[in-house]
Amino acid sequence: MITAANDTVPLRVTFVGHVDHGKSTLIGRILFDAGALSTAARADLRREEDGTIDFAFAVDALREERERHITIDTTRTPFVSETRPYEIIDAPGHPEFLKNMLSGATSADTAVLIVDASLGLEEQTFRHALLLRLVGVQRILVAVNKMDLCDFDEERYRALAGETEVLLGSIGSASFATVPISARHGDNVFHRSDRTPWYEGPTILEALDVLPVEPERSHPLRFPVQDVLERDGHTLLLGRVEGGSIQPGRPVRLLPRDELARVREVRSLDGRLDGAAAGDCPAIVVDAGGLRRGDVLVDPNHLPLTVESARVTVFWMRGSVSIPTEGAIGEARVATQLVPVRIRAVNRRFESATLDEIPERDCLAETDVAEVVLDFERPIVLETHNDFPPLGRITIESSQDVLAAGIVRGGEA
Ligand SMILES: Nc1nc2c(ncn2[C@@H]2O[C@H](COP(=O)(O)OP(=O)(O)OP(=O)(O)O)[C@@H](O)[C@H]2O)c(=O)[nH]1
Ligand SMILES: [Mg+2]
Repeated sequence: MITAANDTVPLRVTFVGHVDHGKSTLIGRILFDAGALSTAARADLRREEDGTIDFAFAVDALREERERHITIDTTRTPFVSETRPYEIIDAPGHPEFLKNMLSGATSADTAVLIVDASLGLEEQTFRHALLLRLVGVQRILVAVNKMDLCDFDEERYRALAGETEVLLGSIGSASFATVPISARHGDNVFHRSDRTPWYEGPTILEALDVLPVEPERSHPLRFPVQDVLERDGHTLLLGRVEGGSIQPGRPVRLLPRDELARVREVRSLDGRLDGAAAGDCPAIVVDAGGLRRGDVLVDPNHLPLTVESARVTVFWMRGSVSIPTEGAIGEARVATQLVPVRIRAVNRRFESATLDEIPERDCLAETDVAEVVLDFERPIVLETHNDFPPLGRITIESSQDVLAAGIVRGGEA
């Protein structure tokens, strides 16, 4: 979709955590309390044995999900609070569906990490926290859920909040807020609870509503081409401005082909624009031909990396694979680029549940975390994740299946 220059960018929030800790219930509760569930979805709500509403039922729409009482695929629900639009991404907690969790996380700006107050931290709590770090989701809100099961006990909450912070700290992350909630009963989700008089912080929605959306406007121009469209004798380049801004008349460098061009027009659906900035999805006309999906228009004075090899930290999600791989194992995706890739070497390898280092580096096994060297079949445009996350996130895919996801550490000779 082509959007005009000042459209409000939604905050994309993914809900993660161990299986059954209450992710879908919390999302259902938010939508319900905000009056954002459709009439059909409200009519469809089911009740628990104790008479309370089963909110997860509204979010888990697949038949198998409802029968097994688990989330399998990610769902993306648009929702508008009083303050801003959101895209709410539900993720499965079952380890079998880690890939789906990851596909949700790779597109999120913010995560809500849910911890069951009665059960505490579990394996997927740690894995998900680690995965968030690997795909570069830096804003984490911790929700200590099911507080009703421990009588809204302040001490239990403080202990768990502390443990979660230690866990996040151990992988170099931190939370920006921790909230004691009951998703099922609605405490501190949308409405402030009188059952936690000892808690003075924000509700979940208050904490999310004040987060700034940072569409990277101060970064140099980065416009990855998503689609090329011929219209009225012009070639329109469609995509999302990931960094900086773009105006008619300015010079741009086309990567990876490394050619200088000039912007002729910046358009929306309704006509010409004076310009577009990070977060906008305009159509661009340049005075050069032969552009394709995956090309990137950048500021000629501030170039990203164009490389054939890179150092990347990945989470490996396939069965065991020998390193170096025999030729390409799939395609690397960075923004809209898709380039065949092989794994040349593993520099370090870790067990993801414990982060213990594994000395053998001639293979990767399912759920390993590793620092690897990738060789791309042709030059690819990227940046280190530290410099610019939109071009610093990478997934490796094979026929729609995600083999690995990670972040770029740097180019490699
Ligand atoms: N008592 C209590 N039960 C809750 C609360 N929140 C969720 N539950 C229950 O916990 C169970 C699991 O909730 P879900 O929302 O399906 O959990 P989930 O994290 O989405 O699970 P997966 O998607 O399968 O990983 C359901 O029976 C919920 O009703 C809560 O605040 N209090
Ligand atoms: Mg769920």
